[in-house]
Amino acid sequence: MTNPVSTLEIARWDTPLESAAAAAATLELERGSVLFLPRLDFALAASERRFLSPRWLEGTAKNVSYDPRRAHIAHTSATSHDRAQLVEMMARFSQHARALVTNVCPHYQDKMSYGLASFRPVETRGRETSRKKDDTRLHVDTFASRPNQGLRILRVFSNVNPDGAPRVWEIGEPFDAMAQRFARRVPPPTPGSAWLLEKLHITKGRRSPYDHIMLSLHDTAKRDDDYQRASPRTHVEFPAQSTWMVFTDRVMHSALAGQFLLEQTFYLPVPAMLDERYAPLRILENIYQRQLA
Ligand SMILES: O=C(O)CCC(=O)C(=O)O
Ligand SMILES: [Fe+2]
Repeated sequence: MTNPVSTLEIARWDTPLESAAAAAATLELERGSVLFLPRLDFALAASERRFLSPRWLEGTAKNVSYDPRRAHIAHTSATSHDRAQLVEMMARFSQHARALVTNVCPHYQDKMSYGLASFRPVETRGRETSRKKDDTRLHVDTFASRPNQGLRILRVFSNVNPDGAPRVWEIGEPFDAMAQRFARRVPPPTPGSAWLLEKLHITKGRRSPYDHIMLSLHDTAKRDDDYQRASPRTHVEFPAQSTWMVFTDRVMHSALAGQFLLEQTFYLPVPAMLDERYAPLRILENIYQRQLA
C-alpha cells in the first residue's frame, strides 16, 4: 500500500503556504492522505494545563464539545471562571485550526464552514462502548443525527498530551476499495424512514440516500470482525505536540490509543474541491449509478 501519510514541516498556524505548495497539499488531502504536521504544536498556557484531566467532563460524557459559531461549550463540569477559561482555550484552538486550513487550503477559504470542536481527555485504549460506537475499529466518519447530503468532513487534530504519549491510529484501505467491498451489503432505506427520523428530531434535517449509505458502510465495517482483524492497514503514531489534518469521511481510520486531543471539524461542499472525483459522494454515485444527494 502507498504511504497514507504526507508530511508538511510547517511550524506556525498562521503562515500561508506558497500557492503551488498549497495546491499540492490540498490535492494530497483530497486524494486521501493524512497531512501530518510534526512541528505544529498547539501550546497550552501554564494556567490551561489543569484542563488536562477527565475531571472536567460532565457525567458520562467522553468529550467536551465546543461550537465556535455560538461560542458555546457543552458536556463539561467546569463552572464560572474555569468554564470561561476552558471556552477561551477551545475558541483559540478553533481559530488556529481555521487559520491552518485557510493557509494550507486557500482554495476552500470562503466555502468551508465550522462544525463542532472537541476536547478528548479520556484514554482511548480500553474504553468500553458498543461496536458501532467503537472508534478503535476502522471506519469512515458520518454523523447519524446530522445528515450532510455529501458535504465533506475535514478535521484538524492536535495531540496535547503533556507526558509525551502519542495518539496511535491505523489507516485502512482506500475508500473506493472499502465501498466496493461493502456496497452489496447496504440495505435499501425503509420507505418513509428519512421523513420520520427528521419528524421525530432524531436527525437534524433529512437523511439523503448518501447519508444512508455512509452510515451503513460505517456500521457494516465496524461490525465485521474479520474485516477489522484482517483488512489492510498502516499503523501511524502522532507524537505529542503534533497536529494532523484529514478528510475523515474518506480515509478509513481507527484510534487505538492516546489521551488529550483537540479536534475541530469543518464542512466543505463537494463543488469547492479541487477535484470532485475524490468525494465519497461521487465515488458512491459511480458505484450505484444514480444521484445520491
Ligand atoms: O480520537 C481520535 O483519535 C479519533 C477518533 C475518531 O475516529 C474520530 O474522531 O473520527
Ligand atoms: Fe472517526
